[in-house]
Amino acid sequence: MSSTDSNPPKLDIKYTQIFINNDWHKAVKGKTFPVINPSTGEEICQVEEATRADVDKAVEAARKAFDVESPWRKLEPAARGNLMRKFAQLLRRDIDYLSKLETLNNGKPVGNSEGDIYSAANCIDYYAGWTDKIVGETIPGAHDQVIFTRHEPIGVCGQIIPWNFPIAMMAWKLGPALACGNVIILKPAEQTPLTALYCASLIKEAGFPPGVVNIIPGDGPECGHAIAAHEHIDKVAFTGSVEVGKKVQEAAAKSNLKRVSLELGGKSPLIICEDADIDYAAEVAHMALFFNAAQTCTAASRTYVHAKIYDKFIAKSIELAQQRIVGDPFDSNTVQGPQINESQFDKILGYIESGKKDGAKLECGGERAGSKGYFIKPTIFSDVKDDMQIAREEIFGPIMSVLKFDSYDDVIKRANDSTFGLAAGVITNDLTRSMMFAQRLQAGTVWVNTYHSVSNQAPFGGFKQSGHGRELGKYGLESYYEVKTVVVKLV
Ligand code: TXE
Repeated sequence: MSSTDSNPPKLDIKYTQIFINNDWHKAVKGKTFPVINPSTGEEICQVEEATRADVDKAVEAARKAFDVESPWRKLEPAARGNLMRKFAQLLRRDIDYLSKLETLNNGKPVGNSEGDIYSAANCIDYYAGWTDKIVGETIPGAHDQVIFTRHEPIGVCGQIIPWNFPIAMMAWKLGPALACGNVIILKPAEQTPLTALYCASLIKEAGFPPGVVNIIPGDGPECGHAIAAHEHIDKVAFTGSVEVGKKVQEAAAKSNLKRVSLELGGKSPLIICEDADIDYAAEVAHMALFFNAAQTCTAASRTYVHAKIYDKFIAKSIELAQQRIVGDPFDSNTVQGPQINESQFDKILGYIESGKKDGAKLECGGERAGSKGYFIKPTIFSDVKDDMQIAREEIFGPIMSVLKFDSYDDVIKRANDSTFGLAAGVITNDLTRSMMFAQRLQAGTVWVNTYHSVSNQAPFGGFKQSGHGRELGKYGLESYYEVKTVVVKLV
C-alpha cells in the first residue's frame, strides 16, 4: 500500500461560476458551496450554487438557442459535427490540466483521469460522425400518398450526472444530444463540478452558439429537482441512484411529462465456471469489482464461483487485493484512490459491519486505509449468502462478495434474482455455456471472458430497475430525437 498522504499539485481553479449563454454568472440567490478534495477531506474552493432561479435563467437561454431561426438550428448538420470535433480536440489539448483537476476533485488515479478524458473526447468524436447520418424512413402507403419520417431534436434537454466518472458521463450525455441538434442544461454532481465547468469554457472556445450548452452546478433536491420538474424542459436524462431516478421520473410525470432516460445502479453478477483459468478469472473479477474504487455502476459486486475452484479462487483473490496499491492518486504507482466523500465512506464501512454481522467471512481489508481522506482497504468476504445485505444492495465501494455455486441452472436463477439488471459477466472456455449465459442473464450488457469493456459504438443501459433507455452507439441517439411522420396526399 502506498502512502495515503496526498500531495496535490498547485492548480489554478479557473472556473467556479454558473455557465449560461456562453457567459459566467453568479448564483441568483448569492449562495456558494464547498468542493472537497476526497484525498484529504479539505476544501478546494467554493462554487456558485444554482437554484431554481438559475435553472429558469438557463431555460430561457436554451429556449432562445433552440428557436427555429437561431444560429444553432440553421447550422448544417455536418457543421454541427465540426463544432463537436473541435470540442473533442480541445479536451485532448488540455488533457494535462484537466486530468489533474479531475483527480484533485474526484480522487481517481491521475492515469485513470487521463483515460477518462481520452474516452470522453472519442465519444464526442463518435457522435460528431452521426450528425449528418440521422435519417428517417420512407414508408409504403396508399397509391396517392407519400409517407416519410423525420428524426427531429426534442428541444431543451436537462442532464443530471453523477460524480464517479465526471468527464466521461458528461460526454455520454452531451454527445448524442448535440448530434441530434438539441440544446442542453447539464448539472454536474455537487461533489465534482470542476472539470465540467472547465469544459464549459472549451464549449465556448469551440464556437458553439450561446445557450446551446449551459452548465449549472448545484445540489440534487433543489437544482436537480428544478430541472426534472421544469415545465419548459422537454427531456431529462439522469445517471445516479435508483432512489433519485424514481424521483426524477415522478417529477417529469407530474410536470410536463417530459421524456426521461435513466441509467441507475446495479448489483451485477460475475459467474466463474469450473473450467476457467483461475489466475485469469481472479484478475478479471478483481478489476471487475475494484476498478475506480468500486464506484462503478457495473461493478461486479456478486462474484459467483464454482465450488470446485472456490478455495483456490479465494486464495488468488486475496493475494491480488493485498497487492493493490491504495493511496495518493497523484502518485503514479497508485491504482486506487479514496471514495468520493464522507457519507459514501461511512456507508461502505457500514456494509463491512453488516457483512460481518450476517456471518460472511472477512478474508482481508475491512477497514479504512490511512487516517486522512476517504480511503478504504480492498475488502473480500467469502461464504456470502444470497440474502445477506452485502449481496443484495449496491455498495459502491471496494467490497468483493464471493458466493459459491455448483449448478449452472441454479446460479442463473440466483444471478437474476435481483431488482437490478445493468450488467453481468461469465468466465468460461465453453462456447455453448457462454452463449447459454448470454441468453439467459437479465442484464443490459453481458460480458464473456472480460468485464467493464465499454465501446462508444455499443449500447449501454439497464434491464429492470437499472433504468431505461440506452446510452452510446446508434441506440443512444433514440433518447434524443422525436419521430415525426409526414403524410403527403398527391392531389
Ligand atoms: O447519488 P444521487 P449519490 C448510487 C450508488 C451510490 C448512491 C448514492 O449506489 O452509493 O447512488 O450516491 C442528483 N432530483 N450511484 O447520493 O443522489 C445529484 O445532485 C434531481 C450510482 O451521490 O443519485 C447528482 O447530480 N437530481 C450511480 C445525481 O443526482 C437529484 C452514480 C446523482 O446523485 C436529486 C452515482 C433530485 N431529487 C451514485 N437528488 C451510477 N448509476 O453510476 C440528487 N440528484
